[in-house]
Amino acid sequence: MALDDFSDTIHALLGSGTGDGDFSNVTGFPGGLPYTPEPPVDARRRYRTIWISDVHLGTRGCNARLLIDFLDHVDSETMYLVGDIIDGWRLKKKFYWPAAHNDIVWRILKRAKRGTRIVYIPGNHDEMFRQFSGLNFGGVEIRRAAFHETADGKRLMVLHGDEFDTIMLAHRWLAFVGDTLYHLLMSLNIGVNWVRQRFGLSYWSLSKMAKHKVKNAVEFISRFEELVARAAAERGVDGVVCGHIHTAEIREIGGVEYYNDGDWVEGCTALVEHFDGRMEVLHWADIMKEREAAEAEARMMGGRAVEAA
Ligand SMILES: [Mn+2]
Repeated sequence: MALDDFSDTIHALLGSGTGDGDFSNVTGFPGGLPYTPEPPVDARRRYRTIWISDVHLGTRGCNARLLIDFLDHVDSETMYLVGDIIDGWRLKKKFYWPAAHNDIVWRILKRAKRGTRIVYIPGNHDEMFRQFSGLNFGGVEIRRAAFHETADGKRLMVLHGDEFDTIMLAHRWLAFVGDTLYHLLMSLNIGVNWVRQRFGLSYWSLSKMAKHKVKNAVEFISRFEELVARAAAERGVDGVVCGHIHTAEIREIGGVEYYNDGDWVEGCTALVEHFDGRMEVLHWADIMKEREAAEAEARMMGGRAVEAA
């Protein structure tokens, strides 16, 4: 019965739009084969744990190309989806669900099938999934929050973080207005990067720039970080992992380790735990750029070897 509710929620979301989405992809959701085939699994970089959040599937802002590349090059024992994975707010307004977004859902479910423990903690944009907390769908555990113990014995609280967003709490309407403005900025970002890609330039984040320039945003971020860290300290944990503010970070605040895994709209970052418990933020645009440069060089060297022969 609960499974029916779950699929009803997905179909209500994916089928209720009036936009120009490609509905033929939805019928196969989440089965079938991905549009972009998955490369072999054995060559992936392995981590103990991976945290990603703020993917915003169902919006143009989602950097699906980079996220697919990320998912195809890394693997882990456990993966936490720390909220705002699917953007229900946007989908309800305008239906948008390209094949690449199905490919991401497909890859995540496939990981669960292969034995990765997947914990999904819905955020405010995918709050419609919070009603399923405590249930398991196709190997994906849905939780309101989770506790994670690192390889070196640190206890971390994992949550999305909108609970500590003072704007969200005090003025929900303002959050929605902000959401619309934010998506306007993101559309601009897509335009800029489309042009950059045409000219062979790498991915560049407009709002990352803007955000770091605006004093209010900086104040908002540091206040959010402090509130989250304080809540973690009150819980008696060693650290906290969250998302929500689209700003990746690792820092100590008042004796608590604060980790934010960032987002896949602008920053394209993930938080990972190495097998010795060491934590790191991966900036995937940079990693991808380095790898592609190395591959291009290898191809050139190969070409030269052929010439020399
Ligand atoms: Mn959020």
